Amino acid sequence: MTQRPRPLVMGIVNVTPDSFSDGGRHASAQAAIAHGHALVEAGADWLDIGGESTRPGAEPVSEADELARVIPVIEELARTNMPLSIDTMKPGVARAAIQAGASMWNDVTALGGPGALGVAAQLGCQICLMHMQGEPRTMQADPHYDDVAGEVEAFLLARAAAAMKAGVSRENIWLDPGIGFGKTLVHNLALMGALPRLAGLGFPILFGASRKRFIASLDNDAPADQRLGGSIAAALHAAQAGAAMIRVHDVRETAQALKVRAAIQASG
Ligand code: 7PJ
Repeated sequence: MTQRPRPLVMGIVNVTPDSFSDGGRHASAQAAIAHGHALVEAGADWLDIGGESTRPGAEPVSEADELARVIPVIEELARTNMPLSIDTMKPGVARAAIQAGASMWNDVTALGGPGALGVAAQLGCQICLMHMQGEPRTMQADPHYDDVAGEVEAFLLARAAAAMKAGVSRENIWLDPGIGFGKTLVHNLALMGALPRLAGLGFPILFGASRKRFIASLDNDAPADQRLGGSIAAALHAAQAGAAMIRVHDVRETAQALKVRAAIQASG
């Protein structure tokens, strides 16, 4: 696989109802669309749209609610011609999102849901297979591995093989170690250290560490809005390790950091 001079930047667009606003569904869709446009302006190469939180402890959302959140946002953002990804665990949501103009299914369960492999093959879109131990509601309770890098690598290769067996083309598959998904600080750091090895597996790597909890563990419990430095450090490390795309909240700052890194590298 040839490596790009710098990884692509995927901007995160969350479509979740704002409990402080009484504007309801329409207002949250409008806010997400405006945020998507701002991220395009800031230099995003992709947008990742999600309507169900997978943060530690999050409660599940019904398919109908998730569809009502994300589909209007995808329909509108598809008009920008920006490549769009749908962050969902539900095959029905993925199908509707691809029909509405998305071109990647980003599944934190790595197509582990009922019928997911068959739907992914049918859709013919890009697929991101992410590693998670457990499920979002409880995954941070007591994560355990004997060899985190080896186990994550074996899982991702097994899911890629299962996807290809179901009919997903090899060229459409991305792998993601799933930073923060059923992992302690030690596990997250070991996985980041093992990124060069994961990047050598023959599939492009999508990497997401933006504002994640492990940064707070290394810096006095810094709240989510004060984790930019750590997020950029992780992004630069992932770029160095050969990741193909970095999923972030802070698109402008990350894109700038990656440009500076690429220029330094190019100068010899
Ligand atoms: C990730 C994701 C990630 C992929 C989330 C958060 C939690 N999808 N969806 N990789 N994280 N592929 O952004 O903090 O790391 S939601």
